[in-house]
Amino acid sequence: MERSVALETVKEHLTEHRYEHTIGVMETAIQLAEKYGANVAQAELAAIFHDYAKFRPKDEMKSIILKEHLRQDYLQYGDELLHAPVGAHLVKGEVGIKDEEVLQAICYHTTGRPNMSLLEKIIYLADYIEPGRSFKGVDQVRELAQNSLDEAIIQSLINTINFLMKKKQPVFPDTLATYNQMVRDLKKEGRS
Ligand code: DGI
Ligand code: FE
Ligand code: FE
Repeated sequence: MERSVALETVKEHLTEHRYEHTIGVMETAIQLAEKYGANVAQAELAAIFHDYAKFRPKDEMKSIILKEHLRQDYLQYGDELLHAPVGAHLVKGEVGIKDEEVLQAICYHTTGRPNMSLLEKIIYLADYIEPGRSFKGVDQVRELAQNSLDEAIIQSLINTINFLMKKKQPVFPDTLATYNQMVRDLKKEGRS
């Protein structure tokens, strides 16, 4: 799908602010894909559609998770998580994107998952560090991203888990599992 068509399609589903965030994620994902040797077209497409379902009514997202037999445990960890798996489902059904690697990158962009593909890592990180983001710790993650995709993602997982715990919010098990897998692998490779 051409970039201009993809952007027009997603724009109808987003606020102005979220559309600008999407452009930031797209530009960042393209840069990361070039730097780390991922498929640039897939990174562009996944980034454009990553927040496609962000503004769907919560009840609609919950019923999609129930009826379409998506992972049911998404329902127990806060509504903010729902737009990622539901987005992947809707982007396939409504937009007609069939590239499973792109759909997986959309599905796991909020929580990550253990053993993420290169494309999944790039979308996860681009969402966190795009230029419009200003939360605490983001500059450190931007710095890390210049040298190591994995170190940057680990730091963003630490920040997110800390943020959720400080607010006494539940942490999705896969977020913790992603952290565990990535720090173990980093140690194994002797880089930490
Ligand atoms: O959709 P965006 O705002 O661009 O970013 P996102 O898809 O990373 O969503 C961020 C939200 O998701 C934020 O409110 C924190 C929440 N979140 C991220 N990881 C987890 C989480 N919420 C829970 N309960 N558990 C997680 O592991
Ligand atoms: Fe999101
Ligand atoms: Fe996002």
